[in-house]
Amino acid sequence: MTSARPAPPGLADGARRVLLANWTGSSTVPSPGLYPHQWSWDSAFIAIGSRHISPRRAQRELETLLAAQWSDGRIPHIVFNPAVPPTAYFPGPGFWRSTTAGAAAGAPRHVETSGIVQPPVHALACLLVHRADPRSSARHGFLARVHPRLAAWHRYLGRARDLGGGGLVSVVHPWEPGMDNSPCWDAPLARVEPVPPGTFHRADLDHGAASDRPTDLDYGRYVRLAADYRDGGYADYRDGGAGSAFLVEDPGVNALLIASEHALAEIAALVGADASVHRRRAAYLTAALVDRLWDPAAGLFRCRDLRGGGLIPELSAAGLLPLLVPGLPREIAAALVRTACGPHFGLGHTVRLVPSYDLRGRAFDPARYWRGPTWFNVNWLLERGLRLHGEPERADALRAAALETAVASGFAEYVDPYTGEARGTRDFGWTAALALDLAV
Ligand code: 9YW
Repeated sequence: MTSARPAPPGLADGARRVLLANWTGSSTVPSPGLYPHQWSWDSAFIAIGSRHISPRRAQRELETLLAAQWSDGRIPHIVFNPAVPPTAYFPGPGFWRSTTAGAAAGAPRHVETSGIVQPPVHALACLLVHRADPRSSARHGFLARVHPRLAAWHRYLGRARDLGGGGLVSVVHPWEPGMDNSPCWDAPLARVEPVPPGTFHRADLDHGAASDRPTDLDYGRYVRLAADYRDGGYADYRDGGAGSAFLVEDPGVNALLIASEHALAEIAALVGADASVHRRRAAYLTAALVDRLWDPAAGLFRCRDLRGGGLIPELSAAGLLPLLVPGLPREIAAALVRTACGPHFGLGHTVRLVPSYDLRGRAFDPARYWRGPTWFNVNWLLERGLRLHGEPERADALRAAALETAVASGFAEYVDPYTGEARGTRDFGWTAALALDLAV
């Protein structure tokens, strides 16, 4: 049950306006200027909001993304819109070259995509979209169509990406966990040789302040990792690939996979398929998450650097996201709430929304992207987690703060955690969508 407190004036109209303006006819861009294509986890969050405007449109959003799935099961992190000029975003289709470089890994021929992935929030999104209008969903066969694709996606992650051998999914690029320049990646990225400066042009700086964005050195390393993966035909190590210089187990990615396995079990039951396999996977992954990434002394989950660094000594909001996992041991859920509300994340006393990174951390920066600012998707996930684990008052307070901040910031991409000042781009897709979802 969400709080009965009404949403701030202008929220629903404003969110609808953003979602309409960013809609292309088959999917929604995160931001027409900065991110003019379809992004994987953005689309999942956007569908969760746009289901309140049009369940059909939300279904279409997700099915457009799933139509770009590779035959090995991966859902690419970007689906490129051919109508957008190639120079509008870097790295664009000419860099990833999925239809040629990704052919052996099963990239589709009809569309250009990137070759890396993003967090698997899709099954959860499909279930929530179905629930918005089960009759329309059934009439159009929505779940029956998405079910095999979601199952193949989760199989890809389990088969090709369990690179630590302990059951969890690994990421091979800092763009994959969706928190590009998190301080967690500083040590693992330091081992990556950046491509020389001047060998690429950053289109993002045409739309965002350099002080709000990752640095050129970060980008040099992102490009190196992506180019190496591409040049190996996007083969994962288990499929004969060389293995990435960057290899990390991230608690956020794995928590979202577990939540999505639970959702997929419900979807399977609704379409008459085997649900038990997904329940077993969820239980197995939950045990592996606790076993491999839980740090009882810190009271949060950590990232594991599989290239030799062990558990990474940074406190990131990704380490709080397992609060979303049904079936998390009760004492761990309670410890996560204490950590969120303690001095490092400050929820409910120094700040009203959870920052992306430790307020007291050595690398904390209230303006720079995933190194401190507050993001709305993280807070939407934590709001669910707080409700799930019996913290309705804290969830209500977080909800109210998210709604007010979303409107006051012009649906900003992210905000300063202390002042709520808008950062990054405005009219951002998932900010509008998730605020709308919290409002209704
Ligand atoms: C990039 C689109 C994406 C998000 C990521 C965020 C950023 C940069 O923008 O990635 O160029 O892909 O970090 O989470 O999906 O909004």
